[in-house]
Amino acid sequence: MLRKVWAGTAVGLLALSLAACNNSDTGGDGGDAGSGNEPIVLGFSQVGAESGWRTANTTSIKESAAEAGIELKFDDAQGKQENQITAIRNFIQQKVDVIAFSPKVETGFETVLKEAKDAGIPVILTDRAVDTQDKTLYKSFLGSDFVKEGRLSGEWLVNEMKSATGDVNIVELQGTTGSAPANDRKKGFAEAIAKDPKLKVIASQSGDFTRAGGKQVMEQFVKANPKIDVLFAHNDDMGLGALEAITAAGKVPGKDIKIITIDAVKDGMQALADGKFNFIAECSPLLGPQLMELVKKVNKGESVPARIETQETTFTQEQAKAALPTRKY
Ligand code: GYE
Repeated sequence: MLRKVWAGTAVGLLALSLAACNNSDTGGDGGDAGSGNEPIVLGFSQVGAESGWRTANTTSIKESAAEAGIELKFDDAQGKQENQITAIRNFIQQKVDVIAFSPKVETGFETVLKEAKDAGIPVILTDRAVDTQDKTLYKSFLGSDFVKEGRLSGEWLVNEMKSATGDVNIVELQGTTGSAPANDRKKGFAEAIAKDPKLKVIASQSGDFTRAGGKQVMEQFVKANPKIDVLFAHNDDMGLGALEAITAAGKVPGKDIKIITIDAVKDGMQALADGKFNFIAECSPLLGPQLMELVKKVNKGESVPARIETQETTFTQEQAKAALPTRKY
């Protein structure tokens, strides 16, 4: 219709606008996507809703897609890798323009990533990485340095315990088994505390990044180990669940047992400000805006950095008190 109106009067203008459409399509495979006529279609496979971090991450992705004018097909895998694989296959069938996902675990995605590549659909990893030989199976990985988060947690503890005498018994609540954040946080923490031989991890088990998991595993830890000095939890939610187990065992969290966690979501920051936690290494869930920028670029066929790292900080109890009033998630 529009073209007919323009035909007689503004042929030059029309030619220009068509040329612009063609340009923005080069390298993409999604027809008119990004041309201004049709929105880019993004298929996003989320891990689930296991934690406060995840909820904030989902909100960030949905809001940013709407703001960027990107049509989002969102799938919640409810904590199951097989659901993520099915969702990605569905996105391929639907011929979305770009696929992004937060892989539950590091292994087992190679085949479906190959299928996306063969279909010419670019993939962006967000939050968690995969462990594939072939690095051309995805365009970029946007997320945190989990090893660093573990290391910063361990370094804080080394300093905190520098004048302590005797063994410092640490229990560790790991995240989801096989996930990048669980593997990497464990590694970074172990590296940092290796500097002081009196710091000993006496028990380490997965609480699956959930409050219920944290509570349950901490109950076992306190039953089996009469002397626990420190809890290192791979996320706030497991630390919050563990608080109940610690209190039920007649111990004072933050004092009898020092607690270090990762994420810095609001509930975690509140526990830190209240003196129940002692230290949090931040992990930002607000990946939406950067993801949408990446989506636009890969859709145009532009090259993007293979790795984009999220900027993060750490919090002590005093810093949590100061940050809490303006904390958004
Ligand atoms: O730390 C945890 C969530 O992958 C970084 O997953 C994310 C982690 C986050 O369940 O709370």
